[in-house]
Amino acid sequence: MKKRIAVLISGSGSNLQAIIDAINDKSINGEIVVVISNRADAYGLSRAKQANIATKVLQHTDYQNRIDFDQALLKTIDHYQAELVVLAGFMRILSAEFVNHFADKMLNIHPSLLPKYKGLTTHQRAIDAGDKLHGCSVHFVTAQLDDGPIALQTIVAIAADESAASLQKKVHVTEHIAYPKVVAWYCDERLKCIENKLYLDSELLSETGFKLSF
Ligand code: NHR
Ligand code: GAR
Repeated sequence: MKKRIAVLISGSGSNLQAIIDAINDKSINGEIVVVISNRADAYGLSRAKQANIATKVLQHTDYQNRIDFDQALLKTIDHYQAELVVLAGFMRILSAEFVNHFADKMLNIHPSLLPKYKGLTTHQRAIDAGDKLHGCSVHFVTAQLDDGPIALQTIVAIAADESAASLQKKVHVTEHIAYPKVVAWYCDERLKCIENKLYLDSELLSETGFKLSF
């Protein structure tokens, strides 16, 4: 059976596009049942419409507080009976209540080698620290920001003259390989999150997940 996927975005949606493409070429045994954006002008909404996927805009600014926004978001996702929630450049922190409702069923892609550089402006911080390596992490979402179990990391080299913009581009290319791969594993029930530990084909994954070097 195809897994029903809800994708949450705030912006360009290039990771959403990578997942749409992987579904179309049958590398992911799933279907995106809805794309939800907290911004009405997110370009990812056009990508979804182009692919004949249902879209919803839930603007956080229309709600009194985070709890009310999260409640509306939760109801929308449940209405579509999604079995997997994919955060793809979604920029609002989610409440513990929301996260717990989708425990072990929600993925995020974060542009750093977690546990390094949680939160925002990750590329600049990696450069400023003099790191030689950087990348992205695909992880299950827990109530603690960017702290859930890591399924996969991509690794890229930081060049001597690297700028945050060039590094972001480099990492972005690898995100488009990483995210569809993890979503495919999940939809094939090869990847399981049990009591905050990850198993791929029933084997315990390392703390920082499967590695893809570029
Ligand atoms: N929610 C929980 N509970 N746990 C996570 O791991 C989450 C999450 C929500 C989003 C993505 C995340 C990232 O990968 C994510 C992971 C937004 C912010 C943030 O500070 C931080 C991390 C992430 C996403 N957002 C501001 C806020 O007040 C708003 C910033 C903006 O709108 O531009 O929510 O990095
Ligand atoms: C991606 O680089 C993703 O790692 C990052 O936002 C970008 C979204 O790109 N996510 C975060 O920074 C989460 N705080 P996209 O809209 O083109 O997929």
